Amino acid sequence: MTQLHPHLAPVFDEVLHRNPGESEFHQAVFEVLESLGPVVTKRPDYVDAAILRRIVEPERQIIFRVPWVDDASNVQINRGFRVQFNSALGPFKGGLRFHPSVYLGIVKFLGFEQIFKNSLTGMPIGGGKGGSDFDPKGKSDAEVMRFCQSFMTELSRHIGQYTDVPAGDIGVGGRELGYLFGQYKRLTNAYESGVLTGKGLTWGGSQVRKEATGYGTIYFLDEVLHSRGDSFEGKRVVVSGSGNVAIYAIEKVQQLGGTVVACSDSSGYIVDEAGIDVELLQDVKEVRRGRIAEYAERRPSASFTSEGSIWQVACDIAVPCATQNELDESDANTLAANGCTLVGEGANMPTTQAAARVFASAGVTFAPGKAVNAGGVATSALEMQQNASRDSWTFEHTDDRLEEIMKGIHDRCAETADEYGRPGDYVAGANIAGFNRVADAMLALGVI
Ligand code: NDP
Ligand code: 2IT
Repeated sequence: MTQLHPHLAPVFDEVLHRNPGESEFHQAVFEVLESLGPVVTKRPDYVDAAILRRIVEPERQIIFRVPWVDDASNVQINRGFRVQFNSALGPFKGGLRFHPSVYLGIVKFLGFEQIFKNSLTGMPIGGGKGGSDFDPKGKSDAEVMRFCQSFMTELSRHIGQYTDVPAGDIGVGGRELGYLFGQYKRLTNAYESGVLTGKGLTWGGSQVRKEATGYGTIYFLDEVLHSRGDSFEGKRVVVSGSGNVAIYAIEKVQQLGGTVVACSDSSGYIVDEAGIDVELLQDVKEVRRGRIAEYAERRPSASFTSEGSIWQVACDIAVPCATQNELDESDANTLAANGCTLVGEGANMPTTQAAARVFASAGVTFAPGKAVNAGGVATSALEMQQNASRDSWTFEHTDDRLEEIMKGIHDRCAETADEYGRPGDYVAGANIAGFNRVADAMLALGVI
Protein backbone atom coordinates (compact mmCIF):
# COMPACT_ATOMS: atom_id res chain seq x y z
CA MET A 1 0.00 0.00 0.00
CA THR A 2 1.28 3.48 -0.79
CA GLN A 3 1.55 6.06 1.97
CA LEU A 4 -1.14 8.69 2.10
CA HIS A 5 -0.26 12.40 2.38
CA PRO A 6 0.02 13.46 6.09
CA HIS A 7 -3.22 15.47 5.80
CA LEU A 8 -5.04 12.50 4.27
CA ALA A 9 -3.91 9.60 6.49
CA PRO A 10 -6.02 10.78 9.49
CA VAL A 11 -9.04 11.15 7.18
CA PHE A 12 -8.65 7.53 6.15
CA ASP A 13 -8.12 6.40 9.76
CA GLU A 14 -11.38 8.09 10.70
CA VAL A 15 -13.17 6.30 7.84
CA LEU A 16 -11.84 2.93 9.05
CA HIS A 17 -12.90 3.69 12.62
CA ARG A 18 -16.39 4.98 11.75
CA ASN A 19 -17.25 2.30 9.18
CA PRO A 20 -15.99 -1.02 10.52
CA GLY A 21 -16.23 -4.05 8.25
CA GLU A 22 -17.11 -2.07 5.12
CA SER A 23 -14.14 -3.19 3.02
CA GLU A 24 -15.47 -2.03 -0.37
CA PHE A 25 -16.12 1.44 1.03
CA HIS A 26 -12.61 1.56 2.54
CA GLN A 27 -11.17 0.53 -0.84
CA ALA A 28 -13.10 3.20 -2.77
CA VAL A 29 -12.08 5.94 -0.31
CA PHE A 30 -8.42 4.88 -0.30
CA GLU A 31 -8.29 4.91 -4.11
CA VAL A 32 -9.50 8.51 -4.20
CA LEU A 33 -7.38 9.76 -1.28
CA GLU A 34 -4.28 8.19 -2.85
CA SER A 35 -4.64 10.63 -5.79
CA LEU A 36 -5.30 13.76 -3.75
CA GLY A 37 -1.86 14.40 -2.17
CA PRO A 38 -0.89 17.08 -4.73
CA VAL A 39 -4.32 18.72 -4.33
CA VAL A 40 -4.09 19.24 -0.57
CA THR A 41 -0.55 20.57 -0.98
CA LYS A 42 -1.81 23.11 -3.51
CA ARG A 43 -5.08 23.95 -1.71
CA PRO A 44 -4.64 24.34 2.08
CA ASP A 45 -8.07 26.05 2.10
CA TYR A 46 -9.65 22.64 1.37
CA VAL A 47 -7.94 21.25 4.47
CA ASP A 48 -8.92 24.26 6.62
CA ALA A 49 -12.58 23.86 5.66
CA ALA A 50 -12.38 20.09 6.40
CA ILE A 51 -13.58 19.30 2.87
CA LEU A 52 -11.91 15.87 2.94
CA ARG A 53 -13.35 14.89 6.33
CA ARG A 54 -16.81 16.04 5.24
CA ILE A 55 -16.78 14.40 1.79
CA VAL A 56 -16.18 10.88 3.21
CA GLU A 57 -19.20 11.16 5.54
CA PRO A 58 -22.60 10.68 3.82
CA GLU A 59 -25.10 13.51 4.34
CA ARG A 60 -27.78 10.92 5.18
CA GLN A 61 -28.05 7.11 5.33
CA ILE A 62 -31.42 5.39 5.30
CA ILE A 63 -31.90 1.69 6.13
CA PHE A 64 -35.36 0.15 6.09
CA ARG A 65 -37.34 -3.07 6.27
CA VAL A 66 -38.92 -4.31 3.03
CA PRO A 67 -41.64 -6.89 3.77
CA TRP A 68 -43.42 -8.60 0.87
CA VAL A 69 -45.42 -11.75 0.15
CA ASP A 70 -44.10 -14.39 -2.26
CA ASP A 71 -46.17 -16.50 -4.68
CA ALA A 72 -46.51 -19.26 -2.06
CA SER A 73 -48.02 -16.70 0.39
CA ASN A 74 -44.93 -16.67 2.60
CA VAL A 75 -43.89 -13.35 4.12
CA GLN A 76 -40.37 -12.38 3.03
CA ILE A 77 -38.20 -9.69 4.60
CA ASN A 78 -35.41 -7.83 2.81
CA ARG A 79 -33.35 -4.84 3.79
CA GLY A 80 -33.46 -1.60 1.80
CA PHE A 81 -30.84 1.17 1.66
CA ARG A 82 -30.43 4.67 0.31
CA VAL A 83 -27.21 6.55 1.02
CA GLN A 84 -27.50 10.24 0.15
CA PHE A 85 -23.81 10.98 -0.04
CA ASN A 86 -23.23 14.48 -1.33
CA SER A 87 -25.57 17.14 -2.74
CA ALA A 88 -23.14 20.02 -3.29
CA LEU A 89 -23.54 19.88 -7.08
CA GLY A 90 -27.23 18.99 -7.35
CA PRO A 91 -29.85 16.53 -6.08
CA PHE A 92 -28.45 13.16 -4.97
CA LYS A 93 -28.26 10.98 -8.08
CA GLY A 94 -27.35 7.34 -8.51
CA GLY A 95 -28.73 3.89 -9.10
CA LEU A 96 -30.41 1.16 -7.07
CA ARG A 97 -28.82 -2.29 -6.92
CA PHE A 98 -30.82 -5.45 -6.13
CA HIS A 99 -28.39 -8.30 -5.43
CA PRO A 100 -28.00 -10.70 -2.48
CA SER A 101 -24.51 -9.30 -1.76
CA VAL A 102 -25.83 -5.78 -1.06
CA TYR A 103 -25.09 -4.37 2.41
CA LEU A 104 -24.25 -0.89 3.66
CA GLY A 105 -20.56 -1.13 2.65
CA ILE A 106 -21.43 -1.81 -1.00
CA VAL A 107 -24.00 0.98 -1.14
CA LYS A 108 -21.50 3.40 0.44
CA PHE A 109 -18.68 2.51 -1.94
CA LEU A 110 -21.01 3.02 -4.89
CA GLY A 111 -22.41 6.27 -3.48
CA PHE A 112 -18.91 7.61 -2.80
CA GLU A 113 -17.71 6.83 -6.34
CA GLN A 114 -20.87 8.39 -7.71
CA ILE A 115 -19.97 11.82 -6.25
CA PHE A 116 -16.83 12.08 -8.39
CA LYS A 117 -18.35 10.40 -11.44
CA ASN A 118 -21.28 12.79 -11.45
CA SER A 119 -18.94 15.74 -10.96
CA LEU A 120 -16.85 14.64 -13.96
CA THR A 121 -19.92 14.79 -16.23
CA GLY A 122 -20.02 18.55 -15.61
CA MET A 123 -23.77 18.27 -14.94
CA PRO A 124 -25.75 19.48 -11.88
CA ILE A 125 -26.01 16.15 -10.04
CA GLY A 126 -24.88 15.12 -6.56
CA GLY A 127 -23.99 11.56 -5.54
CA GLY A 128 -26.08 8.81 -3.95
CA LYS A 129 -26.82 5.10 -4.23
CA GLY A 130 -29.30 2.60 -2.89
CA GLY A 131 -30.53 -0.93 -3.18
CA SER A 132 -31.48 -4.09 -1.41
CA ASP A 133 -30.25 -7.61 -0.69
CA PHE A 134 -33.30 -8.83 -2.68
CA ASP A 135 -32.37 -11.27 -5.47
CA PRO A 136 -34.57 -10.85 -8.56
CA LYS A 137 -33.14 -14.07 -10.05
CA GLY A 138 -35.69 -16.86 -10.16
CA LYS A 139 -38.53 -14.61 -8.93
CA SER A 140 -41.79 -14.29 -10.87
CA ASP A 141 -42.77 -10.90 -12.31
CA ALA A 142 -45.51 -10.68 -9.68
CA GLU A 143 -42.99 -11.23 -6.87
CA VAL A 144 -40.65 -8.61 -8.29
CA MET A 145 -43.61 -6.21 -8.52
CA ARG A 146 -44.69 -6.76 -4.91
CA PHE A 147 -41.12 -6.32 -3.71
CA CYS A 148 -40.67 -3.10 -5.72
CA GLN A 149 -43.97 -1.71 -4.43
CA SER A 150 -42.96 -2.36 -0.82
CA PHE A 151 -39.46 -0.94 -1.39
CA MET A 152 -40.88 2.25 -2.93
CA THR A 153 -43.48 2.66 -0.20
CA GLU A 154 -40.64 3.55 2.16
CA LEU A 155 -38.19 5.07 -0.36
CA SER A 156 -40.83 7.52 -1.64
CA ARG A 157 -40.51 9.64 1.53
CA HIS A 158 -36.87 10.34 0.81
CA ILE A 159 -36.75 11.08 -2.93
CA GLY A 160 -37.99 13.75 -5.36
CA GLN A 161 -36.86 15.53 -8.51
CA TYR A 162 -35.06 18.23 -6.48
CA THR A 163 -33.97 15.94 -3.63
CA ASP A 164 -32.79 12.54 -4.79
CA VAL A 165 -33.26 10.82 -8.16
CA PRO A 166 -32.63 7.03 -8.26
CA ALA A 167 -32.08 4.91 -11.38
CA GLY A 168 -31.01 1.32 -12.20
CA ASP A 169 -27.88 -0.70 -11.48
CA ILE A 170 -27.26 -4.45 -11.08
CA GLY A 171 -30.60 -6.26 -10.92
CA VAL A 172 -32.62 -3.10 -11.56
CA GLY A 173 -33.62 -2.57 -15.20
CA GLY A 174 -36.70 -1.47 -17.11
CA ARG A 175 -39.05 -3.95 -15.39
CA GLU A 176 -38.07 -2.95 -11.85
CA LEU A 177 -38.03 0.79 -12.64
CA GLY A 178 -41.54 0.47 -14.08
CA TYR A 179 -42.92 -1.06 -10.89
CA LEU A 180 -41.04 1.47 -8.76
CA PHE A 181 -42.32 4.44 -10.78
CA GLY A 182 -45.88 3.05 -10.82
CA GLN A 183 -45.92 2.83 -7.04
CA TYR A 184 -44.39 6.31 -6.60
CA LYS A 185 -47.02 7.77 -8.91
CA ARG A 186 -49.78 6.02 -6.99
CA LEU A 187 -48.51 7.09 -3.56
CA THR A 188 -48.02 10.74 -4.50
CA ASN A 189 -50.92 11.15 -6.91
CA ALA A 190 -48.51 12.97 -9.23
CA TYR A 191 -46.83 12.11 -12.52
CA GLU A 192 -43.46 13.41 -11.35
CA SER A 193 -41.33 12.08 -14.22
CA GLY A 194 -38.11 13.61 -12.90
CA VAL A 195 -38.08 11.45 -9.74
CA LEU A 196 -36.49 8.41 -11.44
CA THR A 197 -34.37 7.91 -14.56
CA GLY A 198 -34.00 4.93 -16.85
CA LYS A 199 -37.75 5.05 -17.46
CA GLY A 200 -39.32 3.33 -20.48
CA LEU A 201 -39.81 5.34 -23.66
CA THR A 202 -43.62 5.33 -23.34
CA TRP A 203 -43.59 6.72 -19.78
CA GLY A 204 -41.11 9.56 -19.70
CA GLY A 205 -37.80 7.84 -20.50
CA SER A 206 -35.03 9.12 -22.73
CA GLN A 207 -33.72 7.65 -25.95
CA VAL A 208 -30.23 6.11 -25.48
CA ARG A 209 -30.47 5.75 -21.66
CA LYS A 210 -30.63 1.95 -22.02
CA GLU A 211 -27.55 1.91 -24.26
CA ALA A 212 -25.75 4.82 -22.56
CA THR A 213 -23.39 3.18 -20.09
CA GLY A 214 -22.12 0.60 -22.59
CA TYR A 215 -21.91 3.05 -25.51
CA GLY A 216 -20.33 5.72 -23.31
CA THR A 217 -17.72 3.25 -22.06
CA ILE A 218 -16.65 2.53 -25.62
CA TYR A 219 -16.75 6.21 -26.66
CA PHE A 220 -14.34 6.93 -23.79
CA LEU A 221 -11.99 4.07 -24.75
CA ASP A 222 -12.16 5.15 -28.39
CA GLU A 223 -10.84 8.57 -27.28
CA VAL A 224 -7.98 6.86 -25.41
CA LEU A 225 -7.16 4.93 -28.60
CA HIS A 226 -7.38 8.11 -30.73
CA SER A 227 -4.97 9.86 -28.39
CA ARG A 228 -2.43 7.15 -29.33
CA GLY A 229 -3.29 7.41 -33.04
CA ASP A 230 -5.17 4.09 -32.88
CA SER A 231 -8.80 2.86 -33.09
CA PHE A 232 -11.01 -0.18 -32.34
CA GLU A 233 -10.67 -1.38 -35.95
CA GLY A 234 -9.38 -4.98 -35.92
CA LYS A 235 -9.01 -5.13 -32.12
CA ARG A 236 -9.72 -8.28 -30.12
CA VAL A 237 -11.79 -7.34 -27.10
CA VAL A 238 -13.02 -9.20 -23.99
CA VAL A 239 -16.04 -7.80 -22.12
CA SER A 240 -17.06 -9.41 -18.83
CA GLY A 241 -20.70 -9.57 -17.75
CA SER A 242 -23.70 -9.88 -20.06
CA GLY A 243 -26.09 -7.39 -18.49
CA ASN A 244 -27.11 -3.89 -19.47
CA VAL A 245 -23.61 -2.39 -19.56
CA ALA A 246 -21.89 -5.36 -21.22
CA ILE A 247 -24.47 -5.85 -23.99
CA TYR A 248 -24.29 -2.28 -25.28
CA ALA A 249 -20.51 -2.09 -24.86
CA ILE A 250 -20.24 -5.20 -27.05
CA GLU A 251 -22.60 -3.72 -29.63
CA LYS A 252 -20.60 -0.47 -29.86
CA VAL A 253 -17.19 -2.21 -30.11
CA GLN A 254 -18.51 -4.21 -33.07
CA GLN A 255 -19.98 -1.07 -34.69
CA LEU A 256 -16.49 0.47 -34.46
CA GLY A 257 -14.81 -2.50 -36.17
CA GLY A 258 -13.53 -4.49 -33.18
CA THR A 259 -14.40 -8.11 -32.35
CA VAL A 260 -15.65 -9.11 -28.90
CA VAL A 261 -14.61 -12.74 -28.42
CA ALA A 262 -15.82 -13.42 -24.86
CA CYS A 263 -18.38 -12.38 -22.25
CA SER A 264 -19.70 -13.88 -19.00
CA ASP A 265 -22.21 -14.06 -16.19
CA SER A 266 -21.87 -15.27 -12.62
CA SER A 267 -21.99 -18.93 -13.77
CA GLY A 268 -19.02 -18.76 -16.20
CA TYR A 269 -17.94 -17.37 -19.54
CA ILE A 270 -18.35 -18.04 -23.24
CA VAL A 271 -15.75 -17.71 -25.98
CA ASP A 272 -16.99 -17.02 -29.49
CA GLU A 273 -14.16 -16.52 -31.95
CA ALA A 274 -16.67 -15.49 -34.64
CA GLY A 275 -17.55 -12.44 -32.51
CA ILE A 276 -20.47 -12.20 -30.07
CA ASP A 277 -23.89 -12.22 -31.75
CA VAL A 278 -25.54 -9.36 -29.84
CA GLU A 279 -29.09 -10.25 -30.89
CA LEU A 280 -28.67 -13.80 -29.60
CA LEU A 281 -27.09 -12.51 -26.37
CA GLN A 282 -30.03 -10.14 -25.87
CA ASP A 283 -32.48 -12.96 -26.43
CA VAL A 284 -30.73 -15.19 -23.89
CA LYS A 285 -30.09 -12.56 -21.20
CA GLU A 286 -32.65 -9.74 -21.67
CA VAL A 287 -35.70 -11.50 -23.10
CA ARG A 288 -35.46 -14.97 -21.55
CA ARG A 289 -33.47 -13.93 -18.43
CA GLY A 290 -31.45 -17.13 -18.98
CA ARG A 291 -27.87 -18.24 -18.22
CA ILE A 292 -24.92 -17.53 -20.51
CA ALA A 293 -24.39 -21.27 -21.21
CA GLU A 294 -27.57 -21.14 -23.36
CA TYR A 295 -25.75 -18.83 -25.79
CA ALA A 296 -23.15 -21.55 -26.45
CA GLU A 297 -25.89 -24.19 -26.83
CA ARG A 298 -27.46 -22.08 -29.61
CA ARG A 299 -24.28 -20.93 -31.40
CA PRO A 300 -21.88 -23.49 -32.97
CA SER A 301 -18.86 -21.13 -32.92
CA ALA A 302 -19.16 -20.63 -29.13
CA SER A 303 -18.10 -22.66 -26.11
CA PHE A 304 -18.99 -22.26 -22.41
CA THR A 305 -16.60 -22.68 -19.46
CA SER A 306 -17.59 -22.61 -15.81
CA GLU A 307 -14.01 -22.92 -14.48
CA GLY A 308 -11.32 -20.25 -14.31
CA SER A 309 -11.42 -16.62 -15.26
CA ILE A 310 -12.58 -14.83 -18.41
CA TRP A 311 -9.34 -12.80 -18.24
CA GLN A 312 -7.44 -15.88 -19.42
CA VAL A 313 -8.85 -15.18 -22.90
CA ALA A 314 -6.14 -13.25 -24.77
CA CYS A 315 -7.17 -9.77 -25.96
CA ASP A 316 -5.90 -6.32 -26.95
CA ILE A 317 -8.51 -4.53 -24.84
CA ALA A 318 -10.28 -5.70 -21.65
CA VAL A 319 -13.55 -4.15 -20.50
CA PRO A 320 -14.81 -5.47 -17.13
CA CYS A 321 -18.58 -4.79 -17.03
CA ALA A 322 -19.89 -7.15 -14.30
CA THR A 323 -19.14 -6.24 -10.69
CA GLN A 324 -16.65 -4.99 -8.08
CA ASN A 325 -13.28 -6.74 -7.65
CA GLU A 326 -13.88 -9.18 -10.51
CA LEU A 327 -10.36 -8.62 -11.92
CA ASP A 328 -7.55 -9.42 -9.47
CA GLU A 329 -3.76 -9.30 -9.45
CA SER A 330 -3.33 -12.68 -11.08
CA ASP A 331 -5.85 -11.78 -13.83
CA ALA A 332 -3.94 -8.52 -14.41
CA ASN A 333 -0.66 -10.42 -14.78
CA THR A 334 -2.30 -12.80 -17.27
CA LEU A 335 -3.78 -9.94 -19.32
CA ALA A 336 -0.45 -8.08 -19.43
CA ALA A 337 1.46 -11.25 -20.39
CA ASN A 338 -1.06 -11.91 -23.19
CA GLY A 339 -0.42 -8.48 -24.73
CA CYS A 340 -3.43 -6.49 -23.48
CA THR A 341 -2.62 -2.74 -23.73
CA LEU A 342 -5.84 -1.09 -22.50
CA VAL A 343 -8.27 -1.83 -19.66
CA GLY A 344 -11.41 0.28 -19.21
CA GLU A 345 -13.84 -0.20 -16.33
CA GLY A 346 -17.46 -0.39 -17.52
CA ALA A 347 -18.43 -1.65 -14.05
CA ASN A 348 -17.86 0.17 -10.74
CA MET A 349 -14.48 -0.72 -9.16
CA PRO A 350 -14.13 -4.09 -10.97
CA THR A 351 -10.33 -3.95 -10.68
CA THR A 352 -8.62 -4.63 -7.33
CA GLN A 353 -5.98 -2.16 -6.17
CA ALA A 354 -3.28 -4.80 -6.62
CA ALA A 355 -4.42 -5.41 -10.21
CA ALA A 356 -4.36 -1.69 -10.97
CA ARG A 357 -0.76 -1.58 -9.70
CA VAL A 358 0.16 -4.45 -12.05
CA PHE A 359 -1.26 -2.47 -15.00
CA ALA A 360 0.67 0.65 -13.97
CA SER A 361 3.98 -1.19 -13.75
CA ALA A 362 3.38 -3.21 -16.95
CA GLY A 363 2.54 -0.08 -18.99
CA VAL A 364 -1.08 -1.15 -19.60
CA THR A 365 -3.29 1.95 -19.88
CA PHE A 366 -5.95 1.77 -17.16
CA ALA A 367 -9.09 3.92 -17.29
CA PRO A 368 -11.20 3.96 -14.09
CA GLY A 369 -14.96 3.41 -13.89
CA LYS A 370 -15.84 6.79 -12.46
CA ALA A 371 -14.75 8.32 -15.78
CA VAL A 372 -15.34 5.45 -18.22
CA ASN A 373 -18.87 4.45 -17.19
CA ALA A 374 -20.18 7.98 -16.52
CA GLY A 375 -22.23 7.92 -19.74
CA GLY A 376 -25.10 6.18 -17.95
CA VAL A 377 -25.60 8.81 -15.31
CA ALA A 378 -24.86 11.60 -17.80
CA THR A 379 -27.73 10.36 -19.97
CA SER A 380 -29.86 10.15 -16.83
CA ALA A 381 -29.18 13.87 -16.41
CA LEU A 382 -30.25 14.36 -20.05
CA GLU A 383 -33.44 12.45 -19.17
CA MET A 384 -34.00 14.86 -16.26
CA GLN A 385 -33.53 17.81 -18.64
CA GLN A 386 -36.09 16.39 -21.06
CA ASN A 387 -38.55 15.70 -18.22
CA ALA A 388 -38.15 19.23 -16.83
CA SER A 389 -38.89 20.77 -20.22
CA ARG A 390 -41.56 18.16 -21.14
CA ASP A 391 -39.57 17.43 -24.28
CA SER A 392 -38.19 14.27 -25.87
CA TRP A 393 -35.18 14.25 -28.11
CA THR A 394 -34.34 11.94 -31.02
CA PHE A 395 -31.99 8.98 -30.66
CA GLU A 396 -29.40 10.67 -32.89
CA HIS A 397 -29.41 13.95 -30.96
CA THR A 398 -29.15 12.19 -27.58
CA ASP A 399 -26.41 9.86 -28.80
CA ASP A 400 -24.45 12.86 -30.16
CA ARG A 401 -24.77 14.55 -26.75
CA LEU A 402 -23.52 11.39 -25.02
CA GLU A 403 -20.52 11.12 -27.32
CA GLU A 404 -19.67 14.77 -26.78
CA ILE A 405 -19.95 14.36 -22.98
CA MET A 406 -17.65 11.31 -23.01
CA LYS A 407 -15.05 13.18 -25.07
CA GLY A 408 -15.28 16.04 -22.59
CA ILE A 409 -14.73 13.66 -19.63
CA HIS A 410 -11.78 12.04 -21.39
CA ASP A 411 -10.14 15.39 -22.10
CA ARG A 412 -10.78 16.70 -18.57
CA CYS A 413 -9.09 13.59 -17.10
CA ALA A 414 -6.14 13.75 -19.51
CA GLU A 415 -5.59 17.50 -19.04
CA THR A 416 -5.84 17.28 -15.24
CA ALA A 417 -3.33 14.40 -15.20
CA ASP A 418 -0.94 16.56 -17.28
CA GLU A 419 -1.50 19.58 -15.02
CA TYR A 420 -0.60 17.56 -11.90
CA GLY A 421 2.49 16.02 -13.49
CA ARG A 422 0.93 12.57 -14.08
CA PRO A 423 0.60 12.38 -17.91
CA GLY A 424 -1.40 9.34 -19.07
CA ASP A 425 -2.59 8.59 -15.50
CA TYR A 426 -6.37 8.48 -15.95
CA VAL A 427 -6.89 7.45 -12.31
CA ALA A 428 -5.22 10.59 -10.96
CA GLY A 429 -6.89 12.73 -13.65
CA ALA A 430 -10.39 11.42 -12.87
CA ASN A 431 -10.03 11.60 -9.09
CA ILE A 432 -8.56 15.10 -9.05
CA ALA A 433 -10.86 16.63 -11.68
CA GLY A 434 -13.91 15.01 -10.07
CA PHE A 435 -12.89 16.08 -6.57
CA ASN A 436 -11.98 19.69 -7.38
CA ARG A 437 -15.41 20.57 -8.75
CA VAL A 438 -17.23 19.17 -5.70
CA ALA A 439 -14.71 20.72 -3.30
CA ASP A 440 -15.17 24.19 -4.82
CA ALA A 441 -18.95 23.91 -4.52
CA MET A 442 -18.69 22.68 -0.90
CA LEU A 443 -16.39 25.57 -0.06
CA ALA A 444 -18.85 28.06 -1.55
CA LEU A 445 -21.85 26.58 0.30
CA GLY A 446 -20.25 26.88 3.74
CA VAL A 447 -20.06 24.37 6.56
CA ILE A 448 -23.26 22.35 6.06
P1 NDP B 1 -26.98 -6.12 -14.83
O1 NDP B 1 -27.72 -6.62 -13.66
O2 NDP B 1 -27.71 -5.77 -16.07
O3 NDP B 1 -25.84 -7.15 -15.26
C1 NDP B 1 -24.86 -7.51 -14.35
C2 NDP B 1 -23.95 -8.54 -15.01
O4 NDP B 1 -22.84 -8.79 -14.15
C3 NDP B 1 -24.63 -9.89 -15.22
O5 NDP B 1 -24.04 -10.51 -16.32
C4 NDP B 1 -24.31 -10.60 -13.92
O6 NDP B 1 -24.34 -12.02 -14.02
C5 NDP B 1 -22.89 -10.14 -13.66
N1 NDP B 1 -22.64 -10.13 -12.21
C6 NDP B 1 -23.30 -9.40 -11.27
N2 NDP B 1 -22.85 -9.66 -10.05
C7 NDP B 1 -21.90 -10.60 -10.22
C8 NDP B 1 -21.07 -11.28 -9.34
N3 NDP B 1 -21.12 -11.07 -8.01
N4 NDP B 1 -20.17 -12.16 -9.86
C9 NDP B 1 -20.10 -12.38 -11.19
N5 NDP B 1 -20.89 -11.75 -12.09
C10 NDP B 1 -21.76 -10.89 -11.61
O7 NDP B 1 -26.14 -4.85 -14.30
P2 NDP B 1 -25.45 -3.68 -15.12
O8 NDP B 1 -24.97 -4.18 -16.44
O9 NDP B 1 -26.36 -2.50 -15.07
O10 NDP B 1 -24.20 -3.34 -14.18
C11 NDP B 1 -22.90 -3.90 -14.37
C12 NDP B 1 -21.88 -3.03 -13.69
O11 NDP B 1 -21.89 -1.72 -14.27
C13 NDP B 1 -22.07 -2.80 -12.19
O12 NDP B 1 -20.81 -2.66 -11.58
C14 NDP B 1 -22.79 -1.45 -12.13
O13 NDP B 1 -22.60 -0.82 -10.89
C15 NDP B 1 -22.08 -0.73 -13.26
N6 NDP B 1 -22.77 0.42 -13.83
C16 NDP B 1 -24.04 0.32 -14.30
C17 NDP B 1 -24.64 1.42 -14.87
C18 NDP B 1 -26.00 1.36 -15.47
O14 NDP B 1 -26.44 2.37 -16.05
N7 NDP B 1 -26.71 0.25 -15.43
C19 NDP B 1 -23.96 2.73 -14.93
C20 NDP B 1 -22.59 2.69 -14.49
C21 NDP B 1 -22.04 1.58 -13.95
P3 NDP B 1 -25.64 -12.82 -13.46
O15 NDP B 1 -26.72 -12.51 -14.45
O16 NDP B 1 -25.21 -14.22 -13.45
O17 NDP B 1 -25.91 -12.27 -12.09
O1 2IT C 1 -23.31 3.53 -11.40
C1 2IT C 1 -24.00 4.31 -12.06
O2 2IT C 1 -23.55 5.37 -12.51
C2 2IT C 1 -25.40 3.94 -12.33
N1 2IT C 1 -25.82 2.85 -11.92
C3 2IT C 1 -26.31 4.88 -13.05
C4 2IT C 1 -26.81 5.97 -12.14
C5 2IT C 1 -27.88 6.86 -12.73
O3 2IT C 1 -28.41 7.65 -11.94
O4 2IT C 1 -28.17 6.79 -13.93
